[in-house]
Amino acid sequence: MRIDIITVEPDLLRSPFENSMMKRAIEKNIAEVHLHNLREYGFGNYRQIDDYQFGGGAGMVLMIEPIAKCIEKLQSERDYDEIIYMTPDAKTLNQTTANTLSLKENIIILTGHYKGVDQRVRDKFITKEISIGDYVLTGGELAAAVLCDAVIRLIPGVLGDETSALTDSFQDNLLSPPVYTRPSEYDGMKVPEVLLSGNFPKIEEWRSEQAYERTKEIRPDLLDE
Ligand code: 6GU
Repeated sequence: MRIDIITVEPDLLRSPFENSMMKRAIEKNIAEVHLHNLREYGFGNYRQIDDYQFGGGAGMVLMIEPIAKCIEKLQSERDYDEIIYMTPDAKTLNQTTANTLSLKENIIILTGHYKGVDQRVRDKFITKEISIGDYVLTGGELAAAVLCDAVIRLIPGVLGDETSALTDSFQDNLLSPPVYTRPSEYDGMKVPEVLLSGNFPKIEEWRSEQAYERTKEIRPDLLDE
């Protein structure tokens, strides 16, 4: 999978791809991530990329031409399956969306800043809009990193069997059950007996029950879906 990210703050986005799971996916040539500095496509000596909004109001808006120049350059080089815009005024990212995107070949992610992008960018180029939750971030960069992590870890070969994404919270719309490791007793707090029993059908049953109970308690909305 190839991901091209168009951003005003490329430096803010570098470290997630230079560490941990995403670094390994890139080293194994399973994923390719390219950062594009929107400023390089700006107008004039100042490389202008934003302007005041028509109709007045606080906050700058990213202009269509620099974004169009960047997207059209990329499109001239290969076909893209999705052109995604990260914005808080969109449907919230969930595991189903991450699963679907993990099957794509080439995607572009555009990250907004300031008051966002000219609506015509969205109308002309964007095929999918994604928010990562009901709160506002300064820009879409960190949201793009979140999306990439959620998607890349699902690509076959990125995670080993021992960390398989199939047992994650949300893969079955349930939260994960509690986990324990050594010591089996700490400050009088004991690990549940069943986990030490070696009875694997019983352990699986306990984990399922715990997952269900946790979900009912913390995220009952997931059980309705
Ligand atoms: Cl994708 N962008 C921004 N700026 N804020 C957000 C978001 C995205 N998702 C949640 N909040």
